[in-house]
Amino acid sequence: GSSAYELHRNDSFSKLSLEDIDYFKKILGEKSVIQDEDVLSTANVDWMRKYKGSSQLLLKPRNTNEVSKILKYCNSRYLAVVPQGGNTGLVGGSVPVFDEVIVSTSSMNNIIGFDNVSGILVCEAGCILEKLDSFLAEKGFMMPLDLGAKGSCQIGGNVSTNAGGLRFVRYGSLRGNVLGLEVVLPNGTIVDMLGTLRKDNTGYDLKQLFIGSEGSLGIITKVSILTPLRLSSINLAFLACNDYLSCQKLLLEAKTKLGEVLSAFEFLDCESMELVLSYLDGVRNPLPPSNFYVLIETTGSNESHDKEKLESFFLHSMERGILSDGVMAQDMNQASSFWQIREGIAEALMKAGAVYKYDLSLPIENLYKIVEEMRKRLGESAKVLGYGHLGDGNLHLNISTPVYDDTVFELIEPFVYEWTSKHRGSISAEHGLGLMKANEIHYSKSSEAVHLMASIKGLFDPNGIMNPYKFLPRSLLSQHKE
Ligand code: FAD
Ligand code: S2G
Ligand code: ZN
Repeated sequence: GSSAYELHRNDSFSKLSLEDIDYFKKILGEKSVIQDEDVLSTANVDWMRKYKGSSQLLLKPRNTNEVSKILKYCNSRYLAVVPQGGNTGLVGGSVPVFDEVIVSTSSMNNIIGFDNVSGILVCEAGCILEKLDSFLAEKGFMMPLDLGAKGSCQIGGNVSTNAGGLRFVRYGSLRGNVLGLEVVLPNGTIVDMLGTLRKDNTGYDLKQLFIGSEGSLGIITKVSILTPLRLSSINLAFLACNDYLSCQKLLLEAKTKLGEVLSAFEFLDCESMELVLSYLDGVRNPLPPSNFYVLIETTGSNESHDKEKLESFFLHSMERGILSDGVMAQDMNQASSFWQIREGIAEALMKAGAVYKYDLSLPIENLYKIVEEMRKRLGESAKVLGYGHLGDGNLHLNISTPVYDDTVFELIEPFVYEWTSKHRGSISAEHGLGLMKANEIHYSKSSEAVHLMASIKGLFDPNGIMNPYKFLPRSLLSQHKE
C-alpha cells in the first residue's frame, strides 16, 4: 500500500453526472467516451497492480482541440482529471485515486514531421516510444531514450515523468533533448511552445515546467525532440565482477578508455540475476555465477576502432583484477539476450510476489551501501535486489516478498528515505513522485523550493483538478473552496 497517511476523496470535486457524459459524447463522439467495465478496470489499475482507482469514465480525445474542450469543461465543473499515456509509470501517478476522469492520449499518435538533417522529430504525445524508435531507424536516427516499457509507454508520458532509461549516460536528459511542447492548461488554453530550435533564449523556458510535472499542470499534446543519429557500430559486453568496488572502478575505466563511444553502463547484483533466472523462461546467464554483472554498450561510427578500444579496455581491466569474466555479444540476437536479463528484472519481480520499489540517485561510492543496509534490516523476511543505471548514479533498490507484508514495509519506510537524504541523494532519480511519494519530496527539496512549486501549481491549476492527491504534499495545495 501507499505511505502511512489515510486518503480521503476531496469532496469539493463534483461527481460525474449524466449531463457530463452527454456533453463528452457530443464533443468527442461515442467511441471516445468509454464506460465499458473491462476497459475501465484496466485503465484504473497501474502496471504493478499496486494502485487502483474507481474512475467511471475514460476519455480518448483524438486531437489537441478535443483535449482543450475536455479540460475547459472539467475545470468549470470541478471534475478531477488524471492524464494517462501508456500506464507504465511506477509511482501510481497514472491511475485515479478515486473517481477522477481518465483522459488518455492513446488516440493522439500522429507523427507531425521529421527533419532528417537536424534529426528533429515533432509528434503527438500518444506516440509509443518503440514505434517512434522504429520510425527513426529507417531514417538512420534513434530516440534519445530507451526503457524496458518502450513497447507501451508514450512520449507524452516519458516527458511527463522526465524518464531516464538505458541511454541516459550517452544522450542525457529529456530536459536537454526536448526542444518544444504543446500543452493544454486546465482551463482549456492551448499553449504552443512547440519550438524546433536548438538555441532559443527568449524569456522563461516554460516547457521545462511541464517536463517531469507528472500531469499536475496540464496535458502535453505534442512534443518536439532532438534525436541522435543511429550510428553503425554498436557493441555490447556482459561482464562479471566480484564486488561493488570493482563495478565502480569499471565505470571509471569505461569512461576513460571508451570515452565518447560509451552508450550504456548498467549493473545488477547476483540476487537480481537469480530472480530473473528463476522467474523468466528462456533466459540464461552467459557467465559463471558472480556477485555482480555489468552491461557496457558502445555506439560509434567505426567498427574496428570501437572493437580495438573495447579489447584494450577488457584486457586492462582483467590485468587490474576489476573484471573476473566477460563476453562480447557476437550478433544482435546475443545482444538482445543480454539486454533481456537487465530489462527483465521488473517483470521477474512482479512474478515473485509483492514489490517495494525505490528509485534512488546516490553518490556512486555509497550507492550500494543502502542495499547492504536493507539486507541487514530485513534479514530472511525479504529478498533485496540492487541494479540500475550505474552510469547515472541511479540505483533501483527493489525488495521482494511472496505476499505484501506490512512489517517489512515499516522496516523500509521511512528508513530508506532518511538514509538517502542523509547521503545527499534523491528519493526519485527518474520515476517521479506520483501517489507513492506525494508526501516525501522534503527528503530531497528545500521547503522554500516546495512552496514555490505549490504556488506554480496554484497558478496553472487553481481548481486543483489535475492529477489531485499526487506529486506535492496535499497539506500545501490550497483546495478550491465550494
Ligand atoms: P503513464 O504511466 O500513463 O503516466 C505517467 C505520469 O505522467 C502520470 O502521472 C500521468 O498522469 C502523466 N502523464 C502521462 N501522459 C501525460 C500527458 N500527455 N500529459 C501530462 N501528463 C501525462 N522509467 C525510467 O525513467 N527509466 C527506466 O529505465 C524505466 N524502465 C521501466 C521499465 C518497465 C518494465 C516499466 C513498466 C516502467 C519503466 N519506467 C522507467 C517507468 C517510466 O516512467 C514510465 O514507463 C514512462 O515514462 C511513463 O510513460 P507512460 O506513457 O506509461 O505514462
Ligand atoms: C529499470 C524500471 C523497472 C524497475 O529497470 O531501469 O527504471 O523495476 C527501472 O524499477
Ligand atoms: Zn530505470
